[in-house]
Amino acid sequence: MFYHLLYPLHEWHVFFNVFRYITFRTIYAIVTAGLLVYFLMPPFIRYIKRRQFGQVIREIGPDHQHKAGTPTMGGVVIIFSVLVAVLLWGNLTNLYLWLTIGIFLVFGIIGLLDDWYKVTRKRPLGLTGRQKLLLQALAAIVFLALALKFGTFDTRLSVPFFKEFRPDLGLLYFPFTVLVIVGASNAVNLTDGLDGLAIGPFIVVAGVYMLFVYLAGHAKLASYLHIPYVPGSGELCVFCGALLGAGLGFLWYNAYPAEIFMGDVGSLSLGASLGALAVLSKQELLLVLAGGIFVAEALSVMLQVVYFRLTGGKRVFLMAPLHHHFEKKGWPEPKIIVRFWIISAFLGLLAISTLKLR
Ligand code: 57M
Repeated sequence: MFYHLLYPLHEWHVFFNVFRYITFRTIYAIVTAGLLVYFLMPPFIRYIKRRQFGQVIREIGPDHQHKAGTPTMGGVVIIFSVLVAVLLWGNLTNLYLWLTIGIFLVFGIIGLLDDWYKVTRKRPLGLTGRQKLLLQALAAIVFLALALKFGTFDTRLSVPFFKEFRPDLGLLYFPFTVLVIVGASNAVNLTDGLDGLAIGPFIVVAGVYMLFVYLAGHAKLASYLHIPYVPGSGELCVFCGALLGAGLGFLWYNAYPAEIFMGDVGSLSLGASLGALAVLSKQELLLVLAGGIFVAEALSVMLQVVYFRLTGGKRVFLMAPLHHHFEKKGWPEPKIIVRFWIISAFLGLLAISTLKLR
């Protein structure tokens, strides 16, 4: 809104020229989203407590009973704050901004349904896991179809470290995009099992993609760095800023011992937004590196389930996802969380370093 209302005033006074710059608007999207979450979360926590929408803890697995009743669905405040920050600071004529917001919202609604059934009826979602995945896949397909139809977008895959090798996947890019977006969404969902464990790496990855979408949307910089130029993707920097700011604001309350959990409404929407950013910036495979913590958590579950079935009951890990394995080994929760953050920070730096390794 400010871009449309205030930038035109630069003809009257040069100061208003500042609203043209993506960097300036991104910084204030970070601040706006962060402050909104910081100030809105306490009343939201009181509301959740008043309605007794506390987390239901499952019997099996590491002892989390002391967490029973912790307010959840904090993702509602995250989503609201991100939307307000983007509406205030984004260029609202940008297609990719709306496509990413669309994915963000659809996955958030799916997660909210899941959370709502859990807290109100103390039972899993009315939608089965299969129905949830189908809805998510459909959203990802529509997202890509719109990007291809109305954006300057193609179906070539970019590979980190290789500047020339960009195979055109053609129609295979559709199932690939579903894999990236739905996979990222559910990987963050699985990771969100300890205080701050998901939001910490999320902030790192949002920061990495804030850089990559800025570079991808800048013709000269993209050419100099040999990365795909995606005209208009630079505006996604504002969205990344809102995500990062909201993530920092949420971490203030989700840090151990958590006052609130983000819920599926948060984990599914945040994860899907990372997938959408990876696709729109043409840095799809980079997400495996930058989001390595999420990948490790998801892979640990897949390995555990497959090995369990193949061996008739044996386990690779004491318990999956990976963070439960370390809990079972006796690591204190804060130690697991901070060590995962440290690894995530290094993976983020490695991801950025691929800019110079091609
Ligand atoms: C998402 N949800 C947390 C909270 C958060 C196939 C199987 C691997 C699925 C997996 C599963 O059910 N995952 C669901 C993880 C849950 O957190 C809620 O869910 C939202 C995120 N979606 O926002 O609302 C619990 O996590 C804890 N928590 C915190 N702090 C936070 O900031 O402490 C969450 C956020 C919360 C709270 O206790 O209740 C979760 O863990 O369910 N299943 C599992 O992860 C289970 N693993 C398992 O069964 N492993 C098996 C097989 C199937 C692989 C094995 O290893 O043999 C574990 N999860 C639980 N108990 N809760 C172990 C058993």
